[in-house]
Amino acid sequence: MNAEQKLDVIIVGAGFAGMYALHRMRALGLKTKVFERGDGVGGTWYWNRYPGARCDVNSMEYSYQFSDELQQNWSWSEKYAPQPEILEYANHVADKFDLLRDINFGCNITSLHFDKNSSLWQCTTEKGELFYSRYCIMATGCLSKNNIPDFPGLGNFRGEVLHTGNWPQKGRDFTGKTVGIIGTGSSAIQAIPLIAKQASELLIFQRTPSYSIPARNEAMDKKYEAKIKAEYSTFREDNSRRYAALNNNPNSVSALEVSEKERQTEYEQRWEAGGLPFLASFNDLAINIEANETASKFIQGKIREIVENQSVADLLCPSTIVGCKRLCVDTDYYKTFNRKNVSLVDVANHPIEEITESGLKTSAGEYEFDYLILATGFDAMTGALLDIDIKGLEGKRLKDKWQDGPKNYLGLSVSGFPNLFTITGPGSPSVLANMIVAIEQHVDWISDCLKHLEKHSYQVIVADEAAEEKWVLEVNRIADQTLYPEGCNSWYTGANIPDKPRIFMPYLGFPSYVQHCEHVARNNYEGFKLS
Ligand code: N01
Repeated sequence: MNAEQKLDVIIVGAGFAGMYALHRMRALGLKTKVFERGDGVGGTWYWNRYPGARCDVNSMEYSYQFSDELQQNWSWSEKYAPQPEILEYANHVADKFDLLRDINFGCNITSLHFDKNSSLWQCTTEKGELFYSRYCIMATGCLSKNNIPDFPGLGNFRGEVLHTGNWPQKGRDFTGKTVGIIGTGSSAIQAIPLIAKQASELLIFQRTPSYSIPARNEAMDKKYEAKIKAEYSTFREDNSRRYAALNNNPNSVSALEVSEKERQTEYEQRWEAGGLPFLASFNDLAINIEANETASKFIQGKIREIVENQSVADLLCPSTIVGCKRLCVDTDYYKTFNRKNVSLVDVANHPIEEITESGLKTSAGEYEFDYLILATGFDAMTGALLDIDIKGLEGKRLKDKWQDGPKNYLGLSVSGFPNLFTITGPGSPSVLANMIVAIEQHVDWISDCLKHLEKHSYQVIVADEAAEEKWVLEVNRIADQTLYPEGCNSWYTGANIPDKPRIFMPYLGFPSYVQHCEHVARNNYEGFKLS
């Protein structure tokens, strides 16, 4: 092994997690390289360039807080930042902190194997290069492996097939074209209103309708921006004590404690204000089915008000638990169904049978279009990790270890896989918290942990199997108090991927999670073996 190949830390992924991890590892004086399959930084925001892609978390919150200079000097143009601006921000951070010189772009990692004798990870790239490192940090993202359903005939389609999660860098002009889109989750809901304005005809193939709340996006309120910047650290601190680390204005009363009129007023106000805070309208929407039904009825009422054709409105009305699948946030989604060039096709009752040369065939009919857009989501949370052949102690594969579900400790570490850390892994708040806040908390924890190892000359840290078992039970215990694990086929549970083990993956509750992590670190990394 030559000096180039020998590293202290390998980081996989140059999204927001990998970038910040690189910054922190350098500060520890550790020789670090990031390997990124894309040709630029930004992760999710690098790949998801479909029309209308934007964040559903307020811009003043969806950004790094580790550098006050960074957060004071950057200005967002809109309440909810559009994808190009978030990507510009990622590039700005990469330049400001001189990150690019340690990132290998266009570099896919195919395997990571731990060698017990040297306590080193051996990393192989797709091009056959080899690197060795003491630590591995998996910053592979929660929504980074695209789900491409196994539709018969997909390869026969003569037009272009696009996936929202791998959108062409130059975009596509649909003017005068017919477009078919499969899926009606968050990505489709953002893309559909814009594509409908461009395409001559848009066919939307819906299996399960989603609940969507208007974003009410607008230009950044400069007074609000100045107010937040004047007290940024307090604002951040307050938010990190909230359930999802988001400033979502939670209401502490039950939906069933108030009169019908008060309930409607609360929902109306939240609908007018827009966005994810709708879920915080009452304190029991996630845990009480009757309470949840009141929210469901309210949104159904809105859909029926907006959509003129009532049989289309009926199809668009979900009957599932609100919040069980990720709540969507839109601009003019429901209104788009009043356009003459837009049709909704029910593929729940009439499933897609095959993709044909010119379109697709369901059990009820055939449809033709020039472009096929798959807005079919992701093999979430575990997909990108398991795409890499990861072998730990005794040559045990992560894929085998996780065949019944992603067992790990704190969503940060897996027993049998020493010195390997996952950022926002399953079993951590991740997708059910403000992602950037969750990322920074994880990277800070890992960084403190490595500092501790270096200081005490430990070579290896590995999670205990017993601590891992206990953690998995804890994640499930909390999830089982809610309606989410059983309430729908969501990607939170892996139910969107055939044969994926069904287990509710995120940990619910950011503040209590942070307490767990701090307790573990304070108690000499309780639940880990250090040697
Ligand atoms: O993916 P999804 P997404 N036949 O999994 C359908 C984040 N995000 O990319 O529900 C027919 O939600 C599937 O139908 P069903 C956010 O966390 C955030 O939209 O399985 N249809 C569903 O309608 C989000 O939750 C933002 O019945 C099939 C759709 O495809 C996550 O990313 C923006 C099918 C997939 O929806 C994923 O969102 C965008 C089949 N065989 C995304 N297979 C914001 O910040 C799948 N579908 C705002």
